[in-house]
Amino acid sequence: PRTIRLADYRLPDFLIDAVDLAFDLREDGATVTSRLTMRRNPATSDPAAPLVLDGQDLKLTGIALDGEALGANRYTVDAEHLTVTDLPGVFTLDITTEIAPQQNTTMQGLYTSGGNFCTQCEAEGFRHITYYLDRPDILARYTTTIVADKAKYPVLLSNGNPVETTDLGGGRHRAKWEDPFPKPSYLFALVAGDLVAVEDSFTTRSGRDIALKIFTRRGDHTKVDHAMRALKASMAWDEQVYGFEYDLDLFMIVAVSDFNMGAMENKGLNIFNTALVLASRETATDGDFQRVESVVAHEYFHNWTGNRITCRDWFQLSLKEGLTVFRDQEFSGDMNSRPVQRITDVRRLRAIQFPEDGGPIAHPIRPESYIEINNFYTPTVYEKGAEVIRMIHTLIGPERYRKGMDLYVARHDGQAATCENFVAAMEDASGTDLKLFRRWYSQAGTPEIVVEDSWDDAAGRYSLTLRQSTGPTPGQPDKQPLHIPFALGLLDAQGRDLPVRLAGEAAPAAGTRVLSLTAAEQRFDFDGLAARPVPSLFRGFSAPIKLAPQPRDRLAFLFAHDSDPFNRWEAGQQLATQLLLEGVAARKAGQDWRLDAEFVAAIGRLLDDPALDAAFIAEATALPGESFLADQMRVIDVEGIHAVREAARLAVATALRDRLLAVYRANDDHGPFDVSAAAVGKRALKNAALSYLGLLRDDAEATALVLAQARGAQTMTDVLAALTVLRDRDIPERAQVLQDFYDRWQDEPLVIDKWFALQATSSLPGTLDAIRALTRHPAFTLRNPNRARALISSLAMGNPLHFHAADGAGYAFLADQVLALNAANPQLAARILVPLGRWQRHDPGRQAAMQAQLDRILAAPDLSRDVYEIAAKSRA
Ligand code: B3K
Ligand code: ZN
Repeated sequence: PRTIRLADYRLPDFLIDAVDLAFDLREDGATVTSRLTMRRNPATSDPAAPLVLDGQDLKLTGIALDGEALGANRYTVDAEHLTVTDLPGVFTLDITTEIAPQQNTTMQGLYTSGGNFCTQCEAEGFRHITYYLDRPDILARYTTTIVADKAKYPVLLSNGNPVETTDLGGGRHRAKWEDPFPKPSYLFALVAGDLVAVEDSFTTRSGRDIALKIFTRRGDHTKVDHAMRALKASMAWDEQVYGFEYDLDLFMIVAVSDFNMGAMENKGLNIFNTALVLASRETATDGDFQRVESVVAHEYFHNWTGNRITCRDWFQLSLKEGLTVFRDQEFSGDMNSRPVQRITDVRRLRAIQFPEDGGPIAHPIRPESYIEINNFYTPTVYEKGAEVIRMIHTLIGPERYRKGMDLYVARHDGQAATCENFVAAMEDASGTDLKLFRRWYSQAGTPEIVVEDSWDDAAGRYSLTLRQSTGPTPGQPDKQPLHIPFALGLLDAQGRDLPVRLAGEAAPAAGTRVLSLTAAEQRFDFDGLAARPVPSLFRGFSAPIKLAPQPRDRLAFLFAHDSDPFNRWEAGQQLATQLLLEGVAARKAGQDWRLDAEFVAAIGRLLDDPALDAAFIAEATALPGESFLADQMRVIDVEGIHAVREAARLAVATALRDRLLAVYRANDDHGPFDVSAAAVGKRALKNAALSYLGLLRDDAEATALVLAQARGAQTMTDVLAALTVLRDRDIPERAQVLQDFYDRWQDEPLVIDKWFALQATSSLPGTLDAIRALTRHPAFTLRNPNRARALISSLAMGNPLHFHAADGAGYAFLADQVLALNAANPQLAARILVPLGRWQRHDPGRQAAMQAQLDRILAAPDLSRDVYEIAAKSRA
């Protein structure tokens, strides 16, 4: 397969001004006619260049130039292109193709889900619909006409504004849509189906009324209130914070159950995975509610950062994705608990992006090459990309950041831009030199930072020396120092913030100060101090780095006192990590180990600290996860991590049993349901207590509490928290509770996904056999991405103990599923394969077993480009 390189970017030889599309949708397929109004690009050098249109899996049935059928000598068709020669400077091209949406299992292009038609065109899906210049720097005005059976497909949607609907007789009807904003093909969308709409409206700050519609399958329309609220909140937030107003008169969201990812920002017609639209108290957890809110916001925010200003080429993907993730994170921080939002985002970055950056498919946020672009919708491009935008925001401050955004829009609205354009706007508007900072765009890997401190009592001077280094990543053996924002606080012995005053400066106010680390090694001297301060480093996680372990007494102090909530949480996590890893080493050496009693006492003090937010306490009293711990080890001890972490949790539960029970009761609220930060926090804390109490196997009261909550709770949050305890407990009631849950929810696919995921993440012996049996369950299918992920990725990403079973059975199981999906849905197959590539830090036995499965995949016939790229890079 061919490698595509950023360095090879060329301007297009032709431009498309307008596209007139007509779809005839039938039960046996679809006919697409396209009229392209085109001209040669004056900016390219070759005035005689042939026109090379992209197209795949298309049957060409007609082609005409300026209204005249084109002779066979004027064009050629191969598996991926339609090439037309001898074209004039300006012309129209009419192209007719036949496609087979009902047979399309890849979920890109036009396909069917639950009997309805829908599209997914990003990144290169449009070429599965018609021949086109399917690249994001071709911006054209679209009109779309859809003809279909009226009874089966009463709703016909596309981008922009509806211009007419006509009954054609014979049971068929036609709708025409017009999108006034030029757009790249990846933002095209079409939906035809039997759907119901929930409608609302939003008045923009300039007084325009926007109609809002969320379409779902009949029956699901009762679960869209939360998404609608989130949409209106996003629209208001984007006006307030960025000055961005919505630009069409209609904004639509359609929920579909078969979707490869979360959602898609098509102009005026977002298409969503049902999992990210539907939410009700009975069927969705608080986490689901928050994800719905943030993804609705994310897709809406793309209207400016992505659609109005799009990407010149796919290497620039982080231009829209990193920026839009940063925007949705900030929105969620404003809507919910800001510290907990930051904790959640950093947890996620560490859980999914750090391992990627340290593994075989590590790449910079602006990659330099790819085989299949769909493989680059990664945690690096998205989550690390968001951290890069956040660092700019931190370095230049919110006001200058906003000026930078204004300048970016003033310069590039209506264009296809690059990451460089964005940084240049930030640089010019802020007057800050970002030359060095640009390395974040081109350098992969997570920087590691070592900090040393010293205290000069006589001078009252405290010094910090920071050293940064980034390890080699594939294709990048040597790394340069990065420009790293270093947010710092200095605390006195009582835990109060001191002024952070660099030597020679006038005294600033007490609190966090943002400094710039720009060299491999750099020293900072602080003056005006009466005694040695306690440093709080990289507050708020001011850069996506790994900080070397700090002294334990410092961590314990910060865990008790830091005024920066993120760092307070972080200190507890780092302390726990040190303790647990010590336990893992002790276990390996056959020695006794117990969780430090002081640490347990600190958890106890947090549990009922009235000054703290419940959601924060829930986060701060949870031990770091198994995958995070694994990421801190040179050679991962799979069983050791699990055993020690469980022993530590049991020690906390045993020591704090009565306090946990009291916290449980104090936060067990039976008032009316809402998803306010306060209510969500209470449920989180209550369930944090429950997850500890549930470990007390011989405690009849605790077990009764778990069972009662599993059977009788009124919210999915509470039911699932109790089921998560039972998942890992081998008690007779377990099977019955799971069965009852299935029986109750069998008609709610999103809840049944939870049922599969729950069982796939059990730590009980025999879990892999149980998972294999579940693949034969009548409700299981690989064809639905949510269902496939619920069982398979939950094992591979959420159950290290069983996925990494020493006999290699977990790896073989994953490879089986990848091969089963390879042909039908290459995108999904490649996605679920990723964990198999993380063999580098396992013991030799596991390494060999993982590599053997990669080899097995690579040896399979007809490997898709998607799977080939991930498997080959993972094996290297
Ligand atoms: N832009 C889409 C992702 C498309 C993925 C294509 N494989 C959703 C989003 O990031 O908003
Ligand atoms: Zn996005």
